[in-house]
Amino acid sequence: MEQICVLGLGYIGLPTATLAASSGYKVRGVDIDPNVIDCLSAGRAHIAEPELQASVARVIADGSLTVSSSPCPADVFLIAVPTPIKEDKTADLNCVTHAAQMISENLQNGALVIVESTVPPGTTSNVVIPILEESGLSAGKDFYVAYCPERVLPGKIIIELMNNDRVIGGLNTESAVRAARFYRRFVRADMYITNLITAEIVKLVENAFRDVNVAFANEISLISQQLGANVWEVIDLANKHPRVNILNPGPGVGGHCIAVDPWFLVESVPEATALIKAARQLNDSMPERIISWVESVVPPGAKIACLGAAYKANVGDTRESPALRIIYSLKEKGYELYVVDPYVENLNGLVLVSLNEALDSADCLLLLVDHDEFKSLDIDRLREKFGNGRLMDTRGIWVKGRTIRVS
Ligand code: SAJ
Repeated sequence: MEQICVLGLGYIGLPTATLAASSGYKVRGVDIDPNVIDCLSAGRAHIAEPELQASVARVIADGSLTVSSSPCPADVFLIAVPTPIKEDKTADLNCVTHAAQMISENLQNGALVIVESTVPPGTTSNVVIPILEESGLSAGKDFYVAYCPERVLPGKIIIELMNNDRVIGGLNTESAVRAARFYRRFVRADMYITNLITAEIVKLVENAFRDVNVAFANEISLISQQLGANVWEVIDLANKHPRVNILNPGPGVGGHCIAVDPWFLVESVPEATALIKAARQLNDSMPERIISWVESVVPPGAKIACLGAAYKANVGDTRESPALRIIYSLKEKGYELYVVDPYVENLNGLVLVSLNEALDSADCLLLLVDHDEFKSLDIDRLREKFGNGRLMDTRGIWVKGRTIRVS
C-alpha cells in the first residue's frame, strides 16, 4: 500500500488526508500544533466542515490515517501549510520552507512531492526544490515535484475536492503524471497537466479575478451612493444584459484566500498589477466606509444589533472577516453591540447573543453577513421596529430596488 504524508492539517490538508485515507492510501498527517494532533488522535476534527467529522472519526478508527508532529518516509508528500501575508503585503513562506526541510530529511529515491499551498509564482522552483535537494537527491531525476493548487470553497470542501477540475503543474511530465495518478483515486473531475509556473499563476489569477470583480461591484456601490441610486437595483438591471454578470457589493472581502492571494501577484510583478492592487485596496477600504456610515446614522453609545461575524454567508470561519473588523472597531468607538452569528461558536472579547435578544435590545440593525437565517427575517416587522434609516443592510438582502417589471 502506498504511503502518503500530508504536511499541514488545516482546511485543505485535513480533508485531503482524510479522502486519501478513505480511498486506500496509508496516510500520515503532520502538524506542528500539538492541540491539532491531540484532537485528531481522539478521532475529532478541529475544523467545522460538512462531512469532515464523520470521515475523520472513521479513518482514525481504522488506522488508515495516523497523525504526528513529524513526517515519515513516503511515496507521496503533500505540502498544505498556510502562507500568511506579512505587514508589507509579501508572502510569509516560513511554514512552506519548514515543511520542505522536514520532507528533505525523509526523502527517498522515487518519491513525489506535491505543493498545494498558495505561493508567489516561482516558489516551487526557487524555494522548495533547493531545500528538497539538500537531501542529496536531484529533482526531476531522483524524485518528482508538482504544484497542484486547491480550488475548494469553504463550506463545500469535501464535495469540491472530489468534483472540481484540477490543474497540475509538473517539474517534468513524469512528475505531473505521477501527481495525477495520486489524485485519481479520489478526484472524479478532469485534471489538466502543465508546468510549475503556469499552475502557480493559475491559482492566483482565479482569486484575483474574484477580488477584482467584487471590487467592481463595490465601486458601483460608491458611485450609486454618490449619485442617489440604489446599487442593488443598478446591478440587478445591468445583469439583465446577456453578457453582464456583476457580483455583489458588500462590507469587504474576507477569508484566507481572496483577501491575501492577489498580493502574491503584486509582490511578483509590481509594475504590471495596478488593477489587481487597486481592487485589493478598494475592497480593504470597505469596512472603514461601513463604519463611517454607521457613525452618520447613530452616535457612539447607541445599541446596535450586528447580524453576522463570519467572513461570508453560511460558514463559521471568521478569518480576515470584514464583519468582525467592523464589529471590533464599533465596540472600540463605544457602541453597545448585540452580536449574532448562528455559525460562530465564540468571539474573542465579545459575547454572542441570540437573534431575538439582539432584535429586542437594539435601537438599530446592521446586517453584515447574508446567512440564510437572516434572509428569512420578516422585513416589514424590522422596518416597523427600526424604521428605514436604522436598518443598515450591507449585503442587499432586504434593501432591494423599486424596479417595476412590465410583462
Ligand atoms: N464576496 C462579496 N461579493 C460577492 C462574492 C463574494 O463581497 O459577490 C465576499 C464574501 O462575502 C467573502 C469574500 O468575498 O468575504 C470571499 O468569498 P468567496 O465565496 O468569493 O470565496 P472564498 O474565499 O470562500 O473561496 C475562494 C474561492 N475562489 C474562487 O471562487 C475564485 C475558492 O474556490 C478557492 O479555493 C478559495 O478562495 C481558496 O482557497 O483560494
